Amino acid sequence: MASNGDLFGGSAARKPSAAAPARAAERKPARAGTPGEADYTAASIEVLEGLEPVRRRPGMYIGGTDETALHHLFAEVIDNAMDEAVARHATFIEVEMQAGGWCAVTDNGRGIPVDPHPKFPKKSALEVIMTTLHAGGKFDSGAYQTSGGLHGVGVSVVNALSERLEVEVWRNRTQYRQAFERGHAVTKLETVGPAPNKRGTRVRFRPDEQIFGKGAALKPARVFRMARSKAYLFGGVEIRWKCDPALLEPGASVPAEAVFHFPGGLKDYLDQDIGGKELVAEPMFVGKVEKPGGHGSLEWAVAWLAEDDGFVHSYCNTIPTPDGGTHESGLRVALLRGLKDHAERVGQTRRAAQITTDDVMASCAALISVFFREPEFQGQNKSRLMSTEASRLVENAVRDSFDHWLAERPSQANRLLDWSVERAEERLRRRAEKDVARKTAVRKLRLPGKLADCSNNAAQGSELFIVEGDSAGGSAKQARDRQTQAVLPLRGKILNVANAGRDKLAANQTIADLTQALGCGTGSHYKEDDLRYERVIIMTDADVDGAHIASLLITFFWRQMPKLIDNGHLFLAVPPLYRLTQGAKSVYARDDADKERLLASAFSGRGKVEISRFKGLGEMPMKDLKETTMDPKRRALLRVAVLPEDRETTADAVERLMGSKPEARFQFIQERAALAGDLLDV
Ligand code: 28F
Repeated sequence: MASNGDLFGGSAARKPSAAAPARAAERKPARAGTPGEADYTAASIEVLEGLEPVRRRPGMYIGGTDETALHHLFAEVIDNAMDEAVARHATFIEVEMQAGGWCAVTDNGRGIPVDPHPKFPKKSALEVIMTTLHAGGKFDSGAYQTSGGLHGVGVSVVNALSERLEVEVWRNRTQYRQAFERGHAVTKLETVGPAPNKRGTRVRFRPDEQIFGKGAALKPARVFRMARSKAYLFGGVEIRWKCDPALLEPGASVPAEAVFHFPGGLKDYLDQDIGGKELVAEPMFVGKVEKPGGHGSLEWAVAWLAEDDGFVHSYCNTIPTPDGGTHESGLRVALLRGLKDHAERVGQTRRAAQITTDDVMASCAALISVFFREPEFQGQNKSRLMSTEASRLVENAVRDSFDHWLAERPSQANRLLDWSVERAEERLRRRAEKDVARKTAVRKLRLPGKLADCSNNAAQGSELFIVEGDSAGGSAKQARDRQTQAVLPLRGKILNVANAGRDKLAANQTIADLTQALGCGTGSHYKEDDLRYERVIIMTDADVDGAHIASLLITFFWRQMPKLIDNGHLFLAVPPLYRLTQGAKSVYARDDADKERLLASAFSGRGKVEISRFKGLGEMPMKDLKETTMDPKRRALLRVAVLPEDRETTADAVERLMGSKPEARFQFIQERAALAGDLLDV
């Protein structure tokens, strides 16, 4: 909630919570974090719009209507309660899972304001907060995307997506309450009675089955973990958990009652995550920096696991940032630089030179939690922190502390250094092995002369274009990126392996060239690790002959290297059919529909549009071929894939269409003759 003088500078700054405090309408806006507490009143809420849009497109506000989205309702409510705790106005939060799909969250903070809203004399601040979407003052700086995802869409979204929601407020020594259904008030704000010794807010809600589907219900175990993580992330709050035993599976790991209070903060959290595992260096590297006024506070806990892979879990204002971001990169840089500086101090500079952040982080279990007034989020559901100051702030704070941690325990520091050097050497060894494998493949394979190979030694990131005919082959060799793109021109139609005997197969030079270029062997000898390219791209002319050759090639892979298809390596290039030119402007159309669309949309009314049909790849200017069909940044590719459930029908179709029984093919064509007729009429 926005309030001033609180430790973290107005956690509402972290997100406009229940009611996004916009600029105070009447008074000079109280900047979050300035001393003295601005006691917001109703006037400080900027009203924007009703809640209909939320029910019409819930995905725009909570990222979907699946189970994860359902739990965002709980996250939003507890985040508002956490605002009060982080702002040091609340000391405990209760979370209750009740029968009938109800969830109740209570805090002992200041209580949502209930005074009447000057612009809506009949509505209280509480009702305005609960029933209107907000852009919120904190949103003005553009620090938040209101278009999707979470981070402060506000409790009004929870209200809109709840079949019923009941709020109780204890404030001004009085208890108030109001009920809502699907975002609409169904009672007036009622004064329940005197409450001389109680303060706070309680929100009890039941997610709407019309939105989340019949039987959709919050999962106690997931809510339990979310509630517990908040207590780890802010040691100054006690979180009390209560769950109706009827909601717990017998023997569930979730208790019916629990109290979370972790003054040890992230250290306790990490202990809980990795408890008992052997560490490379002792003790855990933990730290906390609380900035005056709270802006830019942070906490971290880091441990290098001897036997397990690591992880990094990061948070901003107690909100998880599963897609990482600037705080995580600051942590990684601080750890790498700190370790390298230590190496220098102990005369190990050369050994440490090869260490990268991947080596340092490979087995590092780390938690990082930052508090920011106006964080910027990004990512599909706004789950990556983008604030650039976060990386600088984290790097500086962690680095200082890490230098001390290393200097205070040289033997542990050296163990960590040795460990990281080993990781680096292992990584370099693996890469060298891979390159050797590829080089020997080249030597051993005596690659076909027709192959214009790429210089990239690793399969990863390399592509082989199988091109029909020498002229297209020539254009492709000019258009390609020599670093990563190889070209193998094929002469004319290749053998139809579906109806060729083994000896015919073995004698066919084109098949031999192709098999040699790929390096992975065929049939039962196929070895995925020996495949010399990450992507195998069939690039044939966009005409009947080209389609036939593509079919023959796909048949070859399907019969001789099915795993190459299953592992997602086989693609079809999508060359354009037309180039449309008006004056100096040219655009490419993939097919007739695309052509019509572009003719209607891509050109101004003036001047004739020249339409040229690309017959063959060989006649395409090299620049066009590169831009439209080969450049990974601009091209489209069709991946050849067979769903497991379609394997049967696919094998059957290949047999009928390409197999040795012409009558099956003939029948297939007869069954579809009418269709061909239609095509001819067009
Ligand atoms: C169970 C969930 O939502 N707790 C909340 C407050 C306290 C204030 C507040 C909330 C003021 C006008 C923005 C009170 N007094 N728990 C909660 N506790 N919202 S939500 O104010 C909303 C702001 O618009 C509060 C003084 N300042 C803030």
